[in-house]
Amino acid sequence: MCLPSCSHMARVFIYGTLKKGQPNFYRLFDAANGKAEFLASACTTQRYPLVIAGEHNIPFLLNLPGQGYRVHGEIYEVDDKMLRSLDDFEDVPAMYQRTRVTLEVKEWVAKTAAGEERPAAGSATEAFLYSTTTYRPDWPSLTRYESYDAHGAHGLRYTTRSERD
Ligand code: PCA
Repeated sequence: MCLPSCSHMARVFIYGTLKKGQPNFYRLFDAANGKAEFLASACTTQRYPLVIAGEHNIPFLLNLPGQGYRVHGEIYEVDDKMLRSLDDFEDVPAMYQRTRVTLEVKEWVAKTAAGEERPAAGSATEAFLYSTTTYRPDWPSLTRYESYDAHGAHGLRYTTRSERD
């Protein structure tokens, strides 16, 4: 049984605009959305096509394992409230679907806020991620990226939510 102070935590693998240094990172640390804690840098065990698509240049990891690259990103531990905020922001299940993925950890933080030690680099772990199976037919043939950067050499400028009509 859980005490009132104990909320359920989940791990989410972030590969797009929510990463550190990217346009939506602030959402993870807006207390109004819930709580998030950085755990590790990681990459997917399988290859997936990570493309930049649509008129707003949104990054999408297409749920097509075996194609593209092993995608790089960051694992965060989030509380229920943050998970719901992220689902809402990512427009689950219409735009993205939240699925489970296996990851290879590159580097864990030494200790979490709770003081737990973390496994060594190279170990496998699971987390949720926002991928999509509801993509347009031409998206699998778009350029694939190993690591998303909104400000990358591709020049595809991401349109933020507030900039859209
Ligand atoms: N936000 C989620 C999915 C793609 C995006 O831009 C993320 O950063 O992982």
